[in-house]
Amino acid sequence: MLDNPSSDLAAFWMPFTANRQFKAKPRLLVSARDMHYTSADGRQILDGTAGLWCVNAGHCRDRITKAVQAKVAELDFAPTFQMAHPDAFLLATRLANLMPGPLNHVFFTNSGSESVDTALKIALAYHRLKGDGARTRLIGRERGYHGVGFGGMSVGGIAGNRKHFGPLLPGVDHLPHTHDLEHNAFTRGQPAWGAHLADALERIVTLHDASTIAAVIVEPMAGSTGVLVPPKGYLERLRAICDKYGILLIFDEVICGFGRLGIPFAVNRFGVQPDLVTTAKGITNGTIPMGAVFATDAIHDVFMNGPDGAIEFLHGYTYSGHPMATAAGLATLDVYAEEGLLTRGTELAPYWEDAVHSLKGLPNVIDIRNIGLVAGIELASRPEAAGARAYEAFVKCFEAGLLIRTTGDIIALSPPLIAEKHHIDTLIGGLADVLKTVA
Ligand code: PXG
Repeated sequence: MLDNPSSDLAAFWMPFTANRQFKAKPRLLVSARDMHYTSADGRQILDGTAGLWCVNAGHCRDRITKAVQAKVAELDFAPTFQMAHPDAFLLATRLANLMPGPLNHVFFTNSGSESVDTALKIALAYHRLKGDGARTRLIGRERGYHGVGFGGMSVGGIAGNRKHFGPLLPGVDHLPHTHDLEHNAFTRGQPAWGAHLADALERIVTLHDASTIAAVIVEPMAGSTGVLVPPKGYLERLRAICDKYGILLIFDEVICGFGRLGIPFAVNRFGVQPDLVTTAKGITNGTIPMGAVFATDAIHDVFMNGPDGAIEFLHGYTYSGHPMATAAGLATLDVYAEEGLLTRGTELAPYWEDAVHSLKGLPNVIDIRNIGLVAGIELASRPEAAGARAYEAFVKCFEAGLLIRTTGDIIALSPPLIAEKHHIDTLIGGLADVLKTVA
């Protein structure tokens, strides 16, 4: 395998990767089981990131593997346009039962990016069907990540992901992010400071007028830009302002959903009821690509009013509710339920919190934050070399048999929810050793 790496590595244009740097010194994974990957050079790598925040039940779980294997031999593909297969209804029903409140309708996609674009389209179409078609503005947040479609990029708040791609969607505005080390450094759980940052939505409403605004989209806990835990009261305030002005509130739970915060969804964790929820990743334990958008009865019912025989929402993907994905999704929900994984993060949280905060005082560590089974460890950046310090830590961790994730100079940890205390000890102990060597 890959005898001549320089030519064999050329064709795959890798996503979100420094291709030339990687291909000069590749890191290859060849198999995985439970908490570990095996690298091409035969080493065990402890997975501190659940793949890319998706393998919540651990790797290569037999039940999920077998369900997918059986389904691929039985029903390789079935359209879900004007026909369907039973598992799609079964999975949608089970998901709707898992999600609290009136979010009872599920639209299937194949990724988080597609879920976000789908939710934004539902929001726009909903207002138009209600005769409120001037509500076209979408409000995101600085440091938000909502995938890489034009919708998600537009409401997203990461300059590097936006600046090369032109003007993006028109009529988008952004709330300020909630990251503030001066007030909140080394907070355990939700910071006490920052609820007032939601009031920026009032100013956006004053600027544009509520009658032009369709929806606000936020990650309840922002994952990709470095684990930004919402300040106490912040999401409640966003909800109240949206209610006041008839603006839909979308929670992007692509990372938060399926137990990452110690409870099935951020909707449960923060007790704030959004109008739409986007998910992906953990919905199939990362085994088969899938996403899902949850809509309330109130939104769904507005669509179900047209003439008989009319297609109510002209949107969908060839692979919406693909049989492999629904099989993986059903088996994943079984594993989550049988092993109590969607609340296991709550059991482990105190141990996890103490473990990650034990890194305080190590060289260059300027903040540590955590919630559920997630932690962000922020390092001071080297002058003129943002991201270089954390990247060095990432490479050294990989060499030491630990998979961590970095964004800029922030390390994000999110192990599979099957983690045992000794895995946490190995991960945090190994990271501490590495941080001591990263100047
Ligand atoms: N919304 C959120 C909140 C996400 O975190 C997406 C949408 C897009 O999902 P897809 O499936 O289209 O990639 C995401 C994806 C990281 C990392 O290292 C995070 C994501 C993807 C890859 C890496 O933080 N989040």
